[in-house]
Amino acid sequence: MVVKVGVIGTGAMGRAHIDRLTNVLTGAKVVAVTDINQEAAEAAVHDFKLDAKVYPDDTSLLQDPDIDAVFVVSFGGAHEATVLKALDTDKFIFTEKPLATTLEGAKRIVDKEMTKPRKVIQVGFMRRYDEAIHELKTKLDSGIIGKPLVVRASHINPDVAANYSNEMAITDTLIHEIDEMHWLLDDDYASIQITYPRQSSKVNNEGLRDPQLATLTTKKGVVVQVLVHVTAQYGYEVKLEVVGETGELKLPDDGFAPIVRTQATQQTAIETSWVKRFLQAYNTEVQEFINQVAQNQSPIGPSAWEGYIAAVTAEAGIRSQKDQEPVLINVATTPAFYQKKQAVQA
Ligand code: NAD
Ligand code: NAI
Ligand code: ISE
Repeated sequence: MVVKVGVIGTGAMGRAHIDRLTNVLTGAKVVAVTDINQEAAEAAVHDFKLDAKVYPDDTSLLQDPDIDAVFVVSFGGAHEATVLKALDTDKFIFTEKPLATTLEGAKRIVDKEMTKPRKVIQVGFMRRYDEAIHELKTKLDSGIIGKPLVVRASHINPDVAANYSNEMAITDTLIHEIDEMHWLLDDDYASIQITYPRQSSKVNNEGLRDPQLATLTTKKGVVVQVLVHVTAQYGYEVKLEVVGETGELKLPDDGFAPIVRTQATQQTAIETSWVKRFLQAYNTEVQEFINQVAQNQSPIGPSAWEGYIAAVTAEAGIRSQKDQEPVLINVATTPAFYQKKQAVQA
């Protein structure tokens, strides 16, 4: 079965997903698109030579009975409304992160999904699919460095769009580490604290503090420190280092470019965008989602519940931004709906 996909939001990431669904992966066809900017939707159809309908909005796209799955790739603040509407249909839903930008919004989504016979949502937390990060977790789980004690990470963007707000440092950027570390350590968060180092003069967005340091403490006592630096100018990269009882695990440099030695210098190019850095991870997460839908099976990737846990943690992070004090985190026990193996058929 070829999975018929509708894409809601055809900006940078929507176009990247359309490209992979159309030209790289197997088993899917983009049959419909929409964007609040109609020209962006029409341009996607033209540029990727799609045989696809352009709908005026998400509501009309979601009414198309010929669509099996939707990709919600609009601005983060628009995800909740679209996902809630999509839950009224029988379509599978791949939503980019964040699941919702508020804790209440994420709760509304999990509450509604739980009224369905099975899980239908996957959240685009693609870090889990990155081969290098996955390998690091496999090593950690093998016990090779003993129990994890401290994690140090960095999330570097060269710059951000004009609409990027201070809260988005948490809901749009740190949200990746919030999900990643919870998964990596297989541990729950107990608290989060955001502190502001010296402000970079490279910040153009009003109200944005950059860089920011997030300190997450887990229930088992692991301290995770993440540097979020989104106006770093020099490139795009993520760094990760786990300190254990008997050793350390560290993500290698991205290794995309050759080392050039010339004129008494050694240079390596650094990526500038997530599109290339996480290309393999995006392809793997989306192919897995499509394969599940093709067999009419629930997604097995990051669930709406994991999107909810991230939203609870992000909300605590936003509260900490106000006075830079630690904020306690309490996530309810995982509901049975999100624990059980899902049935093959609806
Ligand atoms: P973008 O601004 O380039 O594109 C967003 C598009 O959505 C725009 O074309 C906009 O007109 C459209 N849009 C907004 N609200 C809409 C709505 N209600 N209905 C239909 N269209 C709507 O943004 P982007 O960089 O493509 O980001 C899109 C999503 O992808 C975000 O959720 C973002 O968090 C996510 N993203 C994820 C990663 C990742 O690494 N996983 C990287 C980049 C972006
Ligand atoms: P973008 O700004 O390039 O595109 C967003 C698009 O959504 C725009 O075209 C906009 O017109 C459209 N849009 C906004 N609200 C809409 C609505 N209500 N209905 C329909 N369309 C709407 O943003 P970008 O970078 O493509 O990000 C989109 C999403 O992808 C975000 O949620 C972002 O978090 C996520 N993302 C994820 C990444 C990842 O690594 N997983 C990387 C980049 C983005
Ligand atoms: C963007 O939306 C992403 O998801 C990228 O992976 C992240 O690095 C960036 O900070 C976000 O804005």
